[in-house]
Amino acid sequence: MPMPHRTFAEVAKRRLVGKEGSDRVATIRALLGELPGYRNGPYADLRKWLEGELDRTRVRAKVVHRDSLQVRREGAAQIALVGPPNVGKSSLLQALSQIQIKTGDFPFTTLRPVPALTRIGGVLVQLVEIPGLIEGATEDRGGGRALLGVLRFADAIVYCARPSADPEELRAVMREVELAEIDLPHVIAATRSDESPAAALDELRAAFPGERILPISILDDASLESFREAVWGLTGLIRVYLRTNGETEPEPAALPPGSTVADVADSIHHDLAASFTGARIWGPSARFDGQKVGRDQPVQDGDTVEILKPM
Ligand SMILES: Nc1nc2c(ncn2[C@@H]2O[C@H](COP(=O)(O)OP(=O)(O)OP(=O)(O)O)[C@@H](O)[C@H]2O)c(=O)[nH]1
Ligand SMILES: [Mg+2]
Repeated sequence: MPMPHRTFAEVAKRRLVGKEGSDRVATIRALLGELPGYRNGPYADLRKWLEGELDRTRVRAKVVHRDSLQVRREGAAQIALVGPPNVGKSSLLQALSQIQIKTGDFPFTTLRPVPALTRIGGVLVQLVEIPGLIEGATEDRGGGRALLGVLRFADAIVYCARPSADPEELRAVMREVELAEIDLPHVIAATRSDESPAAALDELRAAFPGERILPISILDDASLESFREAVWGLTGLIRVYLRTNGETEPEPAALPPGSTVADVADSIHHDLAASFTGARIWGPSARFDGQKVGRDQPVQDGDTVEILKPM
């Protein structure tokens, strides 16, 4: 004699109270095993309910997992790659860094944010692929809240879209970002552009008037180079080359916008910032090579600075 179905339902509910994750899945499985195998009637309804519980538990487990998504910040700035699935975000990450990442010609290849460091003009910048941002993300669809949580800490966004795709796909993603009240400097990368005719690019431009759009193909090194420069522009940072005793260091320092010669000195050593008398400057800020400037002289991206120490 099987347990009466009402009793079974009571027992099942009691056994599930307070259980989550794998514990809950195991209990549901056990209950399913104990259930008489009738195809119709109240026992069949109970089976359906338990199977539904199994799915709901699995989804919840994923969400719990995703709530704790974290990307450790590295490099001078963090730039997020955001866009519909399968537009080539991972491929771009791979083309610009040393990381090995799964790419595939189908959606949702990447399931979690993936960081990678890329070197731009001698400065390391962190790129982060934010996968799976879909319509309804702000309501946590697809674990969207945790993904938006990661995006919130980025310094800028590269939206990725295929020129031949329906612009509505990207617009839906942008809408979620806006709904989450995330407002960051951004550009649009027209990805996989070797696959689409020039007319498609024009259509993308027409669909997003006023946005900066960069055609990118991982097969075209020149496009990757202009991508790097655009990313650098998004950071707003200033690259300053330091010169000591007539030698310029190959790797620049990255400074926040609005920095002055005094900030350059400070980036070398606090004591130097306190004691230096002035500087010589080359590059965009200089009226002529090696111009002598004071400590409050603003610096620009690409300047070379030699701090003059007191005699
Ligand atoms: N021809 C060409 N194919 C590309 C380019 N970039 C990516 N692909 C291909 O496009 C497919 C999707 O690339 P992924 O990098 O996995 O795309 P994704 O945006 O990371 O996708 P999800 O993680 O699933 O959202 C792969 O088959 C890539 O090989 C490109 O510039 N040119
Ligand atoms: Mg991917």
